Amino acid sequence: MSYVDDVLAMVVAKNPAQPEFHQAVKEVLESLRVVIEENEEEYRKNALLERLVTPERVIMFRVPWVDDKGQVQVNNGFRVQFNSAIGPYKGGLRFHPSVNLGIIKFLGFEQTFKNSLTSLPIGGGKGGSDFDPKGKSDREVMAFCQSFMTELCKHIGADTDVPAGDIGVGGREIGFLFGQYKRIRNLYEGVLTGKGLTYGGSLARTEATGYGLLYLTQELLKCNGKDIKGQTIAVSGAGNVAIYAIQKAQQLGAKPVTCSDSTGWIYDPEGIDTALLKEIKEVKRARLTEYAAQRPSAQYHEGKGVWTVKCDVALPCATQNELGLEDAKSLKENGCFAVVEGANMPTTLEATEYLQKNGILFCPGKASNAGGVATSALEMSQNSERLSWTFEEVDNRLKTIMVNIFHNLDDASKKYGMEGNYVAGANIAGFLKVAEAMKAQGIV
Ligand code: NDP
Ligand code: 2IT
Repeated sequence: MSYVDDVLAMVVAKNPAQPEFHQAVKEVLESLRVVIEENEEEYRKNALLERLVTPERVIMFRVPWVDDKGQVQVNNGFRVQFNSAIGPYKGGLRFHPSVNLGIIKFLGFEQTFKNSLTSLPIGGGKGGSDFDPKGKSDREVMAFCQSFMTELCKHIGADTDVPAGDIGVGGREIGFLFGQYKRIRNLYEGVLTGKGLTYGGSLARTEATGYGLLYLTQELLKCNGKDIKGQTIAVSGAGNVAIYAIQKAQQLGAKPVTCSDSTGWIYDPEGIDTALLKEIKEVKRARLTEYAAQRPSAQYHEGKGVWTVKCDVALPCATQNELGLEDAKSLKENGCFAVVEGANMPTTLEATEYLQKNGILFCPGKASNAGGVATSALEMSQNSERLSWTFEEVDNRLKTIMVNIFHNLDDASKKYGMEGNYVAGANIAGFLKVAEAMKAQGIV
């Protein structure tokens, strides 16, 4: 068997019951075949791929906290420090009932390549808990965050590992986590990103993932002879990434017509009302039924279905494996010509293959959603120099980073004879930098 096949088999055997992790590794290693084959013996001798797919450190801990009724609750806490070859571990924390070790490992693995693509000095990490912030009071969320950080603070630091937000972790949670870190460690440092603007946060970090997604989409379309202006866009999700993707799409003259949450989805042929969506999701933390109730042009549908509408561009911005083969077929039938991932691994392997084979432009999340973590790295820079930059400065840097990422993928795909295969381009470009750094640092 080839080296890639050996390592794929090893990952499945050694990490049972972690299908998302297997999926992420398979996608990456399949694209790396052409690179590995160029130098297979050396990579094999140095166990480069085994080291790449094995986290440097996995931390798992108990998180006990007391709910509003006085009942003690216990959740699982995780931090996977995946790869520090090019910088301190960096990546978000996810609070969602579906969180388990396999999910955090897939996210940490993806993050390693994504962070490499940003061109900034950040390694890969991810963490989280099966805690569900939905329906909890602010006090309960604080109690959970304080307990979570009481353990996590032993393992992180501004030059060691810098967590941030992800699903279920936004400004409120980062604030509680930062407060507890500072209190226990007695250190006021940039240990988390996505902080509030009064205590070390960066302007434009809140908007960065969604805005970055659109900057990359704009460049992708431009380089394929199309203009983002005037395009009808289907977006899934109604959280941080989706909201600011919708806002930037509108600023660029496109028309986003959908959004969704875990209970249903909205079709609004007049275009999503961003201010209303923000009020409902960011302030009231309410369901999308509320949006439909306040917006006459909107239709609310229970369950899934966002990929059945007529659109030119689809931006999945909710969660992993939310766009399957049937969704991909329906997008194709409805005239969609580009799918650009805002979430992490939202498209299944079968759907990705179908889209690529059917001439639909496809950009993987590790490239197109990298604007969030890139801006987190800019927040780290500002914290280190104890200065803060203007919104325009951060936003301009973000734009440049996203345009460069696209060309980096495009160039890598061409160099290895797979023009237009941005999955291969992203995996190869992300890998080469990490592999070179690992090689230079010896067997660690
Ligand atoms: P949020 O928690 O702000 O929003 C998540 C949205 O997706 C919500 O509308 C949520 O609905 C929906 N959703 C989550 N899980 C599911 C599910 N299992 N089924 C259906 N809908 C679901 O998270 P973000 O917007 O921050 O994250 C969205 C995606 O983007 C994730 O894949 C994340 O990893 C990725 N990402 C985030 C970055 C960031 O900076 N925040 C950066 C790069 C990637 P509901 O509220 O009903 O649960
Ligand atoms: O998946 C991601 O890139 C994030 N959730 C953001 C990570 C970060 O450190 O800003």
